[in-house]
Amino acid sequence: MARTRSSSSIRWRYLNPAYYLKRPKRLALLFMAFVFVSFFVWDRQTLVREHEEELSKLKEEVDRLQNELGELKHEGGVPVKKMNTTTKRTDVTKMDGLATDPIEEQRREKVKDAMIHAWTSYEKYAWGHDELQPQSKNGVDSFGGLGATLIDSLDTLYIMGLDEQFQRAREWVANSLDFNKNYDASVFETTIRVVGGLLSAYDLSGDNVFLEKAKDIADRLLPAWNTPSGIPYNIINLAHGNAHNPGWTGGDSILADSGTEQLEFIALTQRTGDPKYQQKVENVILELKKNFPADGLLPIYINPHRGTTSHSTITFGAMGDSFYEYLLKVWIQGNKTAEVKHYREMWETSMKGLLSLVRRTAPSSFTYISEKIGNSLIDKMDELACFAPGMIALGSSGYGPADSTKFLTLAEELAWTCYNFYQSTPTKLAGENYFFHSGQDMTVGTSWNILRPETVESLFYLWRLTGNKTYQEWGWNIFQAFEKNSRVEAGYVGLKDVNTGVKDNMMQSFFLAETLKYLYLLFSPPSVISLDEWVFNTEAHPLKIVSRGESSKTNIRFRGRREGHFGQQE
Ligand code: DMJ
Repeated sequence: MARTRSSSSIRWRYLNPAYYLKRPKRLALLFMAFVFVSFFVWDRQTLVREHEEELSKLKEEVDRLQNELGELKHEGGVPVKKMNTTTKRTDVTKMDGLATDPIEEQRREKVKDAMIHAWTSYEKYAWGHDELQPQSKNGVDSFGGLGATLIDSLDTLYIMGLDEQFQRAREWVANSLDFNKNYDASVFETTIRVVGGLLSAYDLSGDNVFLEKAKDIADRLLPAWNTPSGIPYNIINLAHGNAHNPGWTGGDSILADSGTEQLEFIALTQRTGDPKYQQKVENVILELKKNFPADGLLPIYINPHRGTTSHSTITFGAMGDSFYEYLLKVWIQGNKTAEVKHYREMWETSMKGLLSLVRRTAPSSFTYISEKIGNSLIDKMDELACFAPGMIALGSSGYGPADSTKFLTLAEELAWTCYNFYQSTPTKLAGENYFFHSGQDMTVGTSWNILRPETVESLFYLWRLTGNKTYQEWGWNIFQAFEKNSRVEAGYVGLKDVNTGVKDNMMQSFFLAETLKYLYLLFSPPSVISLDEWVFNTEAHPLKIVSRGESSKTNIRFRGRREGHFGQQE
């Protein structure tokens, strides 16, 4: 009997491997079909993936271009030359090592507590005013009502990770800060505190509101440079733009007031693309370069009509100081390129002059920088001149090996003297200036202390540049003296007299901008605001170093505070 198969078994025979083993041609055909289908599927998937990648790149590019267009429309700026815009954010903090030294960490937290105390008092009693008077618990407008303490504090709050406080301050800047004031403002103070503070907050946060405000105030200051020589008048009315010099200078401009706007205005040009800011301030240096003396030391008064200096004091203290500081720092800000070489050359010339002012005390051989009038040296040094050890240390690496060591040693000797300005008084806080009489080492002259930062600023640089922890110890001692003598219920005050400890009634905005920031950084790893990437203005506001001639309009952000042990949210 013939074998019969059911219709279903006929249908399923193709799934039986034996079927193909008996028919090799069909097996080969089936194999080829399998290979073809696999290749087709793989090819489609690859294409889809490539398209997706391309689409997302294009989307990013469109977003970036839209952002840039928006900013340009808003600011009316023309980019000088665009920076590589593919880098969206710069992570300036590396958290490594942050928690490794428990003493550093404890000290950093103590400094942060001090900032919280100062800031909370300001918020409570002087919100939006320039400065807090902690004893009478009220605000005063010493700078025309520009919220000087608030703006000076922005970057310190940001660096310390005090985000809620920073946000509240940011809202005030966005909604309440008004520069249209019929007020005769100091061009120098407004630049270093307000323009510098806003630009630093912009560089750290990437928030455009700070850049817009910086531009607004800088535009109001600019007419001050419209003098026959280009040396600015030092006072300008913020609402009307009429500029003049203070009566007590006899019509002259002050050296430090005229030569300490370069970092901020160059940074503003880099960030807006508008060359006018940079041109005005660089012209000042070119003017001073024309008759720059062989020792690089300029008297503190300059005639803004002729651009020449008047017979007056030569000093690294009040009214001279930050002119020399900016010669070095513009060179650093400019990436030490040929374009800014003349700044370094002028600074090195001035350092030769500084060496000619260096003297030693008897009997303890403290090194100090004297002052000069005409050909006479005066054995006096301001605490303000205690920024110089930090500046010299910062510039020392630009010399060849022999000079580099020589200048670093000088910086360390001067820092020892400045530290002793503090250690030699009963309160362990320094007076405003010191005189040096043979046999007596140092004696305090003007005996107030207004919470100034210069010595801790230098300790910060020296610790960063030498790694010597002694500078942290000195800084800690100074911090403790502030805690003991200057901390009151509603903030921090200066002392009317460092011998008696009698208190004044003012919390200077630079205490939050500079003194506490430098102390905080003294106990933080060097990667926090790295000196390779940032340059501090004279009010301790860090500005991001970008290539000269390039715009830094991409967000430069200070990130990672929350990722480690750095800055808990308060
Ligand atoms: C600050 O405003 C700046 O550091 C300026 O350069 C000098 N004086 C004060 C602090 O003492």
